[in-house]
Amino acid sequence: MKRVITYGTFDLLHYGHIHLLKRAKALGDYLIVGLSTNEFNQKEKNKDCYFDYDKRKSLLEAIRYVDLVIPEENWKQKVSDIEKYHADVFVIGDDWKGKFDHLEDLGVEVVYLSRTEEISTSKIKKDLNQENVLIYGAGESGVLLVKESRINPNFPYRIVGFLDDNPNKKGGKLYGLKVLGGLEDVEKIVEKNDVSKIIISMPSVEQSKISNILKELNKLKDISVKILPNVDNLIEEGNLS
Ligand code: C2G
Repeated sequence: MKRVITYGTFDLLHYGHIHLLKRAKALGDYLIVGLSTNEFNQKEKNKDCYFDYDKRKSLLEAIRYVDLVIPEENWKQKVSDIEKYHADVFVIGDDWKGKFDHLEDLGVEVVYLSRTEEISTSKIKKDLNQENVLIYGAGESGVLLVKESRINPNFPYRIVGFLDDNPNKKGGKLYGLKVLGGLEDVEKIVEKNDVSKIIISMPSVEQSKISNILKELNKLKDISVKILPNVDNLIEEGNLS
């Protein structure tokens, strides 16, 4: 029987973890997972787990690729674990490439498997924390905000769509995002899309129109409104003080 061993935190278990465990098991007949304890995570990995050890353990034990889950309490235990469990193969994601080559001295094969790039526990946490926002004004400056949200990993909001009072724009798409309706539809749209913020992005619209829109939007419950400044407000006086 070929025995494989791997280690990890496996918090908020996701398909990247499953993909790793599936490939790890395929390298042998029996898969042991060293699961980082809460203390090890806090002390050594600076990770605050959403699920505590027992819950993460029960999730792993429910996976058909996993045969045994043991606690990982320190970095050094891999050597004694490999001996104790007679492991033939040590597997881990390639974000650790090179870090465990020394285990080959124990006569085990060390395998680094490719990580599933687009998913991670920290990404899940960040995405879930993002507020849903609407951009009011399906124009150039609104598109600039969407572009920024696509390239800036720290963009604090998830843009769910546009508002625009031009009936010809309703139902259309701008940069992949729908124009969901105008001021008269806003209450329904906010409700349906779990929106908590509206960013008014109409830099060239006269102040009186913006004030009327603000009056209406401020009637909405639990909605905060931000206004994108118009360009000349952004450009400061150039004189050297
Ligand atoms: N993983 C992956 N793809 C992801 C996320 C994780 O392949 N998108 C892999 C990691 O490379 C690791 C395992 O899944 O092999 C568990 O990942 P984590 O829970 O993040 O564990 P880690 O913090 O890497 O702990 O002593 C070794 C450590 O305990 C490893």
